[in-house]
Amino acid sequence: MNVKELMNGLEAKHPGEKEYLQAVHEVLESIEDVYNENPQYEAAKIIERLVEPDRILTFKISWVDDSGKVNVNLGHRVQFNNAIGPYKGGLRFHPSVNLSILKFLGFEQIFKNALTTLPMGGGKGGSDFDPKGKSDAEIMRFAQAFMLELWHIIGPNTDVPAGDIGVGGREIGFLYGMYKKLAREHTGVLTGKGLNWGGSLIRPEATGFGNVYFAQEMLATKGETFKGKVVAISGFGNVAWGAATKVTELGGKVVTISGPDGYIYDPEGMDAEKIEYMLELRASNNDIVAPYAEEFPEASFFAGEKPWSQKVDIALPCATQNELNGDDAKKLIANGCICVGEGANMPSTEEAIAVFHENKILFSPGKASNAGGVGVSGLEMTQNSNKLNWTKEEVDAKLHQIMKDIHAACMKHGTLEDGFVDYVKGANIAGFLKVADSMLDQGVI
Ligand code: NDP
Ligand code: 2IT
Repeated sequence: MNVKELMNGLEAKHPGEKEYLQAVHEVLESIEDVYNENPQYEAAKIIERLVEPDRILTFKISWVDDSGKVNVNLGHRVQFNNAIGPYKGGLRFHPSVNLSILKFLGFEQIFKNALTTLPMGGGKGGSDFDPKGKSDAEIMRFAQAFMLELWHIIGPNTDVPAGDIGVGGREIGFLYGMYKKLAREHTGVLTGKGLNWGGSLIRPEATGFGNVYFAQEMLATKGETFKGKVVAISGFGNVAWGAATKVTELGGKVVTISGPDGYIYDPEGMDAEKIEYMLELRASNNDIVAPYAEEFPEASFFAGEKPWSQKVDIALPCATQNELNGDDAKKLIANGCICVGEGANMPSTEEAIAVFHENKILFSPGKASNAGGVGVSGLEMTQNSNKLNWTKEEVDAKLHQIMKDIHAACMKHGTLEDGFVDYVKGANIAGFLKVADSMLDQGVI
């Protein structure tokens, strides 16, 4: 494989899809050597087949808001690769959603799901619908209209969607209700379901908890722990909440959270009351973090800024893609940061990752360290198939083991000659080998 040639071809075919091209480029760079050492991959054109989704469904969603006005949005489902299991991945409702973003997320999901050790392929979907300021009734009507199109192509053994930005427990409930009505069956077709109707304990916490478990493993390689560490978190959604909860429980001090309006710096750190308030802020549907500084006067609000200029030991970006650039990375390093664990998908730009690697700090890519979310989704599917529910302790122990296994896989494939662990390389190679070998076994299809 020639990375440059492949990228030129993809750029010509998919002009302007910058997030998708960025995600593919990162993987190709990591796997180039392994690929070229194994001519069977080239003979079967594995990479050309892997970088294009199996199929994409794009559809129109018409719905009526509370004032009686008719609205039209666009929806998509990208079914990327099902070599190792049914397509699996979240749905994102956010005005920024476009095909480039969903293709990047679906592509990442293939490798992430392979790393979880569970049988799940990769997919992603969503809509440019903006949940901000919408009533529950509007969210319900939109979700129902979305499912009216989506239900044709999903199923518990075909494609199993879940949540992502803008899609949490409430949205999964409305989507599931409509699916159940149309399909006339009650199956594990979505994950992140309510606990009374097939959901798994620990699923809401899983991504954030898993991210912290993964960072614990990285820190342990240096004889370090979270105890007494100062931690910057970005975002204030589902992933940020889970991460803040676990860091605090382990004796770390979370000093920042962020939203689209700016970030909060709280020198005293978060406790259970503040984390609960963060949930209230999120549930308000206003998408602002500024009120935190009014509620807790020891905290300050920095309008329009990101939290990466604060002096911290550990940074956990948990908001969205490309929210931490090369300059931010340099600031973190200058302030003595020793570990960056991605909770979001692709929050660090390629320049930022290069800065972390040059400075040889611990850095984990989202496809490894945020895999706990989809990992517990996989455990939810297992519980649904077996028609039983595991306890919180059982699910948490399995999640913890999954994160340890992913860490070990990254070490196996990413440890360089000088002992430094390139977790990006490790995660990409480990995920790729499992999917590529499965594709070889299954022939040219
Ligand atoms: P939430 O909707 O709960 O929170 C997302 C946060 O990011 C919000 O503060 C949101 O504010 C902000 N945000 C979203 N898009 C943008 C944007 N384009 N620019 C600036 N800020 C933005 O989502 P989650 O916590 O579920 O997801 C956070 C990240 O974690 C995402 O990258 C997601 O893909 C990833 N992830 C989620 C998993 C899950 O199980 N939920 C699993 C693995 C990864 P606003 O909407 O106002 O912009
Ligand atoms: O990015 C992700 O891994 C998710 N949003 C979770 C996907 C899932 O199927 O649980």
